Amino acid sequence: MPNYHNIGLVTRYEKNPILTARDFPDEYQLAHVFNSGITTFRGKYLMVCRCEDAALKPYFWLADSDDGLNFTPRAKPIAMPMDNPEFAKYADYNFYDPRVTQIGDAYYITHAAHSSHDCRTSLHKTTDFEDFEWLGYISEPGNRNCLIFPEKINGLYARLERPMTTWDSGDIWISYSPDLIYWGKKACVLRNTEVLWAWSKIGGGAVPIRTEEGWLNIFHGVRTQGKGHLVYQLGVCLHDLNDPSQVIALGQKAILQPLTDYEMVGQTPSIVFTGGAVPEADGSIKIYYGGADSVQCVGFSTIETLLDVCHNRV
Ligand code: BMA
Repeated sequence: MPNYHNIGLVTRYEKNPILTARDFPDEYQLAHVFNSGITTFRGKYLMVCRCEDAALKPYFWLADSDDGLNFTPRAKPIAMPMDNPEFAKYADYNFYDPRVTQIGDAYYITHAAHSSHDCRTSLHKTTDFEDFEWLGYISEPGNRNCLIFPEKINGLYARLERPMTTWDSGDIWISYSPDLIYWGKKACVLRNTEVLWAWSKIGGGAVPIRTEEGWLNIFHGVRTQGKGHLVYQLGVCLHDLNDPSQVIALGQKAILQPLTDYEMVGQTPSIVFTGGAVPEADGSIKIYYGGADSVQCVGFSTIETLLDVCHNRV
């Protein structure tokens, strides 16, 4: 068992960061790896790393792991469909913040795509992490942090999303779809003003996790310090299992705050930002997060602890 560096409700892995740009092939001259998506595939951990080079050219890059702690990047990044003008039109500035949802045998990757049209949500599908099918854009501009639930709810796919409601402010919304392409029945489910530790904006982080008490939503929240200095933290809430538009419990304290050097020092200081978590059979959970928009980290908690936070019992 590794020794863990213990601060707060999430215990940081003592060997954080688990991936940095130096772990990737030299020829790409990467500068940062952070805010990556995660899933399990054929009994192993598979990270969809968010990478960028010194020109801020983005890459999504797979990294494999047997234990969820030691990841080995593959030889090359995922080939994104930049030669498809329909994709490139809305992704020519950047693509980032991948999230992976497994539904049956298929894996869906959502991510933010940036262009002069601002930010849209894009959707890819794979069954083997070798071939990827781009399914299209699934939001209008001003939308990011899209998390597709891992099962249909009342016959429809469901997702959490974060439309920008006012300038640099946002809440968590929900919408539903019969086919993952067309989304409707939209509703605001959690307002930033309800989250005491994040009074600027909030957004979904990890793909919602089914627990006995509800869908566990590990999300990020932003507060503005001083003259526009943003601090990103992580917190939790619970959504009703049968009607996830209902938030049935909301933790009024952050579970992870930027405190360590690798969270405080980087291209954007004081950021912890999650792109996914893996619950384990023993009730523990690994929460994967980016530090300071620069490096990839992991922290540990338990489902029981996070439910206690949701109910404000700790
Ligand atoms: C958000 C996203 C995140 C990033 C954060 C802080 O808009 O782009 O990937 O961590 O800003 O820079």
